[in-house]
Order: sequence, then structure tokens, then C-alpha cells
Amino acid sequence: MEQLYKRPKCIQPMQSGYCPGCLHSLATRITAEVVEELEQQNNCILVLPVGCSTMGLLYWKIDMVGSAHGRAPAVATGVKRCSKNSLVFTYQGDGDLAAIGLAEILSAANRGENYTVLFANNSIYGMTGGQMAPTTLEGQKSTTTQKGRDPLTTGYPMRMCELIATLDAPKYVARFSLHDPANVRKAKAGIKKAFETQLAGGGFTFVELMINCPTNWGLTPLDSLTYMVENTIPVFPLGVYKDVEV
Ligand SMILES: Cc1ncc(C[n+]2csc(CCOP(=O)(O)OP(=O)(O)O)c2C)c(N)n1
Ligand code: SF4
Ligand SMILES: [Mg+2]
Repeated sequence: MEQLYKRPKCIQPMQSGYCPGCLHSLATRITAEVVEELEQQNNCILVLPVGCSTMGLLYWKIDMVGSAHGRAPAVATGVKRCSKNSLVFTYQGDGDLAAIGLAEILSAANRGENYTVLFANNSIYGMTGGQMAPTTLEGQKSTTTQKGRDPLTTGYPMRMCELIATLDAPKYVARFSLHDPANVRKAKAGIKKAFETQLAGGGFTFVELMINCPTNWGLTPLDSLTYMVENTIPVFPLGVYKDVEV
């Protein structure tokens, strides 16, 4: 029988520890496919921060560096400057990147560091039990906004692609979603474009991936995908925000 679908070799042959239906695992898979399609599995370094993305340390079979919460962009800066020919990327959650690491990401983007940031936005702090993140929707319930996020006291959802696209240095800034197969294919093409831009020496590239957190949203995996279509994606419009020829 012909095998149509295989595990990428740079992913460990093991069951993922992500909650059932969590799109972190799909983000990991398509990123691994791109790494292999570009033949970078022996030439890439993943910088992981804190959050459910940290579990990548268990699954990837590539070089990796751990960093403190929100600090992956600073660590990736050092890694890439010391290893200019490596494909360097971070994989960060929204609490990590848009809250505690906000200064790090904006500064790295503004310096135009030549690496790629993959930003997994599930609009909540997943790993720690569902607290509000800067990306939490207006009215969305979390353990720290039990009556729903009120912008008067906690601000509005922060749109990182739009913010980063205003800076001069970044070369590719785009937001995709992983809620259905057609969008997964677009996301994979976006990750590939970002990696190719980096390998061409282009500069800072940023790919946001809209994902879910069924566990902390209190929804079944299927209902969480509907929630994305009806609630999160309208607040975080998909598309390419910046694409500079390199
Ligand atoms: C300095 C520091 N502060 C707080 C924490 C606790 N902490 C761990 S993960 C996390 C939030 C992660 O949320 P996010 O980045 O959105 O990732 P997700 O789990 O949703 O994928 C927090 C606050 C920590 N580990 N280190
Ligand atoms: S807590 Fe949320 S983000 Fe973390 S693995 Fe579970 S579903 Fe995924
Ligand atoms: Mg999150």
C-alpha cells in the first residue's frame, strides 16, 4: 500500500502531550514539514520560550535552545548572530510574546534580526490555566476575567502583526489560521516564505498562526474551531501585512 502521509523525520516518533484537538501539534507538524522540504533539519536551531510551546522540546529532533518566558527573541538574536548560516526560529505563545515578552519582540523586529518568529495565538494563557492574555477578546471569559474581558479595565485585544508591520525593518509579516485544511496549506506556505526570506539573508520575518485552546476555552475540539471562525478570526484578520522583496 502506498503511504501518502508520513511523520516528518525531524519529529520524535511519540504521542504528543498536547490536549486532544490542540492546534499546537498541527503547527509543529507543518513547521517540521517545511524544515524538511527546505532540507534544513541539520541546519536549524529552534528557540523555545515558556508556555505550551515549550513542549516542543520533547517532540523536535533538531537543535534547540530554551529561554526564559518572553525572552526567545533576545536569545534568538544571540544564536543567529553567532551562527549566521543556520535557519533560526522561535515558536512563541501570545502570553509569552505579547505580554511578558512585548519589549523583546518589538525590539528584535525593529532591529531587523535575520530570523523567523512563529507566533501561536490562542488568545489565552494556556499552560497556566486560562488567564487573560493581551490577545484575549473583548467579552471573552478567562480565569482572570470571569465576567468577560472589559476593555475599560484591561484594554483591547492586541494585534501583533499590525503592530510589527508598522516598523521599518521587518520583511515579511503575515497571519494565518489552522482551523481548516485550506487555511493550514496557506499557513504552511507562509512559514516556507518566511524561512526562505531568512535563508536569503532578508531579515526579520513574523508569522502568526491562529490556534485554539479547547481545554481553557471550555469547548470540545470541534466547537473550538467554530469559535475561531466566529469569534477570534474576525478580531484578528488573516492576511499578509508586509512582504518586502529581498
Ligand atoms: C517569568 C515567568 N513568569 C510567569 C511564568 C508562568 N507562565 C508559564 S506559561 C505562561 C503563559 C503562557 O501562555 P502563552 O504564551 O499564551 O502560551 P500557551 O500556553 O497559551 O500556548 C505563564 C504566565 C513563568 N513560567 N515565568
Ligand atoms: S492547555 Fe490549551 S494550548 Fe496548552 S496543550 Fe492544552 S489545549 Fe493546547
Ligand atoms: Mg496562549
